[in-house]
Amino acid sequence: MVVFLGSNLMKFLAYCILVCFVTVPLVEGRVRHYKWEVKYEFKSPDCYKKLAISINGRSPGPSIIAQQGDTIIVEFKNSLLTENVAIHWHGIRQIGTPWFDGTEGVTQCPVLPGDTFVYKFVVDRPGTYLYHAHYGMQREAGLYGSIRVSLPDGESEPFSYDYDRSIILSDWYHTSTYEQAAGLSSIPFVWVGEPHSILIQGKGRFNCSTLGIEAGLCNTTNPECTPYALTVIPRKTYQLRIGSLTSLSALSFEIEGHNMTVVEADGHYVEPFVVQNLFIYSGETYSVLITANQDPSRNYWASAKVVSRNSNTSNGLAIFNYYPNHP
Ligand SMILES: [Cu+2]
Repeated sequence: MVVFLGSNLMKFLAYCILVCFVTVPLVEGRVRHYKWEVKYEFKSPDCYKKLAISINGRSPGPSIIAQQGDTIIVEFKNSLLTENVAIHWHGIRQIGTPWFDGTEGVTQCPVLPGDTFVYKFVVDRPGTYLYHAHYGMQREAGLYGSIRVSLPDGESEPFSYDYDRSIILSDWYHTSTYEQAAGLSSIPFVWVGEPHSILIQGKGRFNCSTLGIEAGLCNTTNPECTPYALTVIPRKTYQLRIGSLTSLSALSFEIEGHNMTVVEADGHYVEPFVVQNLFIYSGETYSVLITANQDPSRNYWASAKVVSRNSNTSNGLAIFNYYPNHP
């Protein structure tokens, strides 16, 4: 009897040791805790005032910045009053945590108004990822953001740069997402048409003078729609992570006078190649290297414009801003 117990105990211990070695990740990551509140607010991302969904008052929401192997905890409160929410972590594999993928109706029940939900998952691969709402048309209403996963301390990518930055491209409609959803599911079908503006990091510029009766909602002097400025130090190299979460538009992104070297696509390193403009489709991410090697006494436009469609959508513009008087 004692012998029998002893051999079972040995087997049990061996099993424990095996399980421990298999399941404990090789890289001991940190825990990154985020506390978010999701709500509707009037915003003027392209100078036209409209309801948008924000996280902690912002759209795009806060960036998640982590290192490979870290555990991300997002505790979020749904303060939308009448709508459910779920948030999908786009490109994150959710190994061992499929229930935190955030696809409403597939991997979880939606989070009800007033409720708080906690997502907890490990970012197991370095790269550029996104997050966005996965309920109704809330992504189009502004509920999205970026996820940047860098390598653990002491490891470096197969390319070099001085600073790391992220931007998200999106398209923006002035019509409400409710009106769009009703039209798309009506008989006869009502098409949403072309977006009014392209946004770079949540900012665009609509030509208010083209509006009739709604002109009062549009104000180009509103500081909310001043273009996003990416400030750079002369001669430094920037890794710029670019993601697109458009609803309809395929985009071409470029920075006046600067080449971009593509080094990563959708979380995978690529053989570096140089481009003047980057074609990017919804759901894609790219990392490019840009060296601030032009005349530092002026600034340069970054632009995102619609390709492959006949549209009169206002281009997205941002400023590639040389740090003033930097030696
Ligand atoms: Cu997605």
